[in-house]
Amino acid sequence: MKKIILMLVPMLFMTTSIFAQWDIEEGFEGETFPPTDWTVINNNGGSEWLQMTSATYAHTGEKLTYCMRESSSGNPNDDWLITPQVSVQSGDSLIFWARGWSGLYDESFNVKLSTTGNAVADFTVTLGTGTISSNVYAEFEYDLSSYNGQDVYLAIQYVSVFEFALLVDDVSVGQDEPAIINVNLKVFLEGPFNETDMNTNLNPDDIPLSQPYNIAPWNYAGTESVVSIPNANVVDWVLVELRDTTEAQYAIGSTIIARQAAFILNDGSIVGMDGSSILSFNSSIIHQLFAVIWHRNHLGILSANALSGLGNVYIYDFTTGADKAYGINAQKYLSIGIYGMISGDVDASGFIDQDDKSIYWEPSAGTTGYKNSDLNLNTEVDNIDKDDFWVPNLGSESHVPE
Ligand SMILES: [Ca+2]
Ligand SMILES: [Ca+2]
Ligand SMILES: [Ca+2]
Ligand SMILES: [Ca+2]
Repeated sequence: MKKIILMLVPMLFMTTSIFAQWDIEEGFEGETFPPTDWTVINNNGGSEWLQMTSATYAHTGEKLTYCMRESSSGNPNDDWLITPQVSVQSGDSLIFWARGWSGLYDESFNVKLSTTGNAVADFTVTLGTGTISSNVYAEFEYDLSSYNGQDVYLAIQYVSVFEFALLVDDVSVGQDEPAIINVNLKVFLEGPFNETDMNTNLNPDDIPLSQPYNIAPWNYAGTESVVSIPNANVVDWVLVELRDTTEAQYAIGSTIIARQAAFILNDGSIVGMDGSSILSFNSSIIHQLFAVIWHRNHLGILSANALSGLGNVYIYDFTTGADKAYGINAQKYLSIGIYGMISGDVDASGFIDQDDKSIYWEPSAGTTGYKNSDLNLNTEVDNIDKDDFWVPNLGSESHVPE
């Protein structure tokens, strides 16, 4: 069964990257104009969108498209440059570069969208209006996410009133393929820690085969699951969150770029569903990458520093100091030189308080299995969980910014 799981992982990535791409990338460098499947409509006679060959006036390459003003002062342009039909996917944008012929004129245009045909009357949506008073190219970008799943045409309508000319180059629709980020994380859980590594008493019979973070407070809907626990070193499930920001203190919830449920092994390494590979995410980083580790009955932690990146592999070891987790006393001393996540948050509230004992631990004391009140993850809910983990940690709280 292991082979099947290994094959499924790359297939998932392929499916994602089919959708995340540039559907249109048009630099107007072709022999013919308009380019294949593009449409030009000169709705008022006179001048119209044409191709120009000039490396000086092109944004890139040696060709561009442009539209001159109409020949008399009372006659505004009504000239349409229309893309091929394109299927909008989540995250897609329309991007193009435009400038005036010279900086002495104010060139005006509308950016229009049609969900039907590519005749002028079909463009009932105005995505934006633009004015350019410069002979330097500027980038214009329009978010298409309101049209996810729809087939649309996009148009640049030149509407200046006796100015001079509008130049356009490098029209693109779609999005960058997200980069793949590989993340190599190490963290210890206080509960199962045994002075050297972590016990695996839950393995295999008491560990669920599907990720358990699909409930509050995580509400993580991921479909991570296995047919059987992939190896004897698996301790439990964790939920890994990537946050993209400049410093840990700014890593609030809105900076989350990806989440993934994973297995934590007895040596602290966090791995994917095959039980051995480090985690891969389809994400792009703008600032720096921070990691949050959630566990169902230990206090969540955030990396105090950005993950170290080498190529597309990012590494962070939480275990070598309490201060590797953001916030004062966010981790606990476990053994000489080893620190770990704090056990005792039975209800995953972010606080270890009376509720964890009286509302959650007490009613389940004496039971066995995969229980959040089993604070040392040895399958039994008993006084050891309360006395050795809840009592000493009472009053501790998570320092993961919300
Ligand atoms: Ca070009
Ligand atoms: Ca015209
Ligand atoms: Ca709690
Ligand atoms: Ca226990």
